[in-house]
Amino acid sequence: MIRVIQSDITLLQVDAIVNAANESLLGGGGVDGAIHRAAGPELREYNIRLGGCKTGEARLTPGFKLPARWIIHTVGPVWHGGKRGEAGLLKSCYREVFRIAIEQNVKTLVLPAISTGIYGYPKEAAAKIALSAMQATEKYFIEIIICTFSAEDAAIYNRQLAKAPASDN
Ligand code: AR6
Repeated sequence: MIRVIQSDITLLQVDAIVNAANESLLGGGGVDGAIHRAAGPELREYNIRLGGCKTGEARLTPGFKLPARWIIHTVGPVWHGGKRGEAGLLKSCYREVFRIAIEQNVKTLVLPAISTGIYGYPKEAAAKIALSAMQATEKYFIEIIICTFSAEDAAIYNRQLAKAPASDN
């Protein structure tokens, strides 16, 4: 099942939450900053040893002080107008996040709208990519939750979900 909620992602008690990180994996603004603050300084210390993450890739860490057991960090593309492979890189983020989640036997997974804040990816186009990746892997999970900060972002996802209902497999 795929559903949309409006919440602070750091509050959710699930198997894994996804972080929209940067290539350093050492924290930043937006959802990344909130996750690092809530998880505590052990997250940054752990990530120093990971040595970063390229755009379009993902890395698994414990949730430390978060109610979530795991964090899957992924680095979305910065939007440069759409001609620098942004769509392919965003697809790759979702593919890698789901690959790690399935490998880790994650059953409840929460994702923010990767790249659509500070990185400037157009929200409708990003939601289409996110939903099609989710619908392709839905059967491996009990629940995939899209967590948005604003009501406007939740409405974008809800509209697209209503337009393209998931198949029943
Ligand atoms: N819970 C849920 N969603 C949130 C939260 C939260 N606590 N905080 C923000 N959002 P962004 P990006 C939403 O900017 O565009 C960081 O500095 C937000 O409203 O967090 O991938 C990193 O270190 C938006 O819809 O991520 C990178 O440098 C969505 O999360 C850069 O920002 C993503 O916005 C990554 O930029």
